[in-house]
Amino acid sequence: MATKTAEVEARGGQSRHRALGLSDERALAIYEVMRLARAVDERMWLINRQGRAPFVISCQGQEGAQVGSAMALKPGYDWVAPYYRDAGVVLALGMTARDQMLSFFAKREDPSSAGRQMPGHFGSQRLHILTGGSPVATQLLHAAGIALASRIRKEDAVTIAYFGEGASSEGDCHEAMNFAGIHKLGVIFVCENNGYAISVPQSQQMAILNVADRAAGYGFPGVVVDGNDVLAVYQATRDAVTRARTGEGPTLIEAKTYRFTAHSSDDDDRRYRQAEEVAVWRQKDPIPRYQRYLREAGVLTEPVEAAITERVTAQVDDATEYAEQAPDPSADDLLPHVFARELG
Ligand SMILES: Cc1ncc(C[n+]2csc(CCOP(=O)(O)OP(=O)(O)O)c2C)c(N)n1
Ligand SMILES: [Mg+2]
Repeated sequence: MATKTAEVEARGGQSRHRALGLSDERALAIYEVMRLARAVDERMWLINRQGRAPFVISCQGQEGAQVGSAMALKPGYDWVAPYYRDAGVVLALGMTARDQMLSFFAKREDPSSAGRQMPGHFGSQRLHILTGGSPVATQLLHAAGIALASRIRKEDAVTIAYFGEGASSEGDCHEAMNFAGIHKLGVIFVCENNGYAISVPQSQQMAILNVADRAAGYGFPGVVVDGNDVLAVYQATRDAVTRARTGEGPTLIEAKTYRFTAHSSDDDDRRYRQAEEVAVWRQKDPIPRYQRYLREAGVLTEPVEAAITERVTAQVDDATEYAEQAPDPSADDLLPHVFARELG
């Protein structure tokens, strides 16, 4: 029998996921969503490079931060303000591969925007996922406002907002955190720090090493977590959710991670970062890392892995075929969702 490493054991020989209150099924569900997010993203790049769809913005490398945090929420109850890279977040909450592909191909049936927005602008009323705009960090203000609304309605729904470290330089970020701190709102700010804002490295973006250090200036905790360790992200978010739900106020979680692809399909990352650096981070890929953990913990057997791979591939194939053939928006689709309909 294989001996368990520190990676697998929490305390008293218990597996880390069980020590966090996660069943084996739940631990596997986390893995499956990470695999699905990666597989949908990889397929999108292939389709983009074949000239069949104009634009991809990628979650690859950040699935640990995204899925680990989203799995600590109550889907459809808590409020979520994602940013464009957060395919792993919205899939964990219940959006589907078809939803992602419908948006990617800008089809009428796209649930996020009926084909109006660029891919990555996720939205779902049913799942409490806020429609976002393209200017970075605006969603942080929306999140603070929603958390205030929950307070006024006497609801214990938590609001979570995601953003990159580059977005943390925007005034909106300061205003949202300051306001949330003053009113002790039930909001969680998750910074997915991937080291770059397009071509601008963190060192040219801020004079500190940790975005989380800024939380002290707003009067609430800031936590640094290894964003490529999905269980560590889950734990940090679960603790922040408890704080938010019980009226203790906001938390800033900084998940240190990396994006494996260029910023988007319109970017050439060879112009501002070394291939060696990307290779080093690929060694820390959150998916194989969690896969090793689950194998060592005895949860991910070969038949289970094969079944997951089959389901993921089937969903990506189905989503691609369905969305590519789905009808485009028509001229009649232009005005709904833009102007209010006249009643009566
Ligand atoms: C207010 C504003 N300024 C500039 C841009 C152009 N822009 C889009 S994404 C981006 C980089 C943001 O970097 P970061 O927040 O670190 O997120 P990442 O893409 O690295 O995940 C920039 C500058 C924008 N969308 N909005
Ligand atoms: Mg960044």
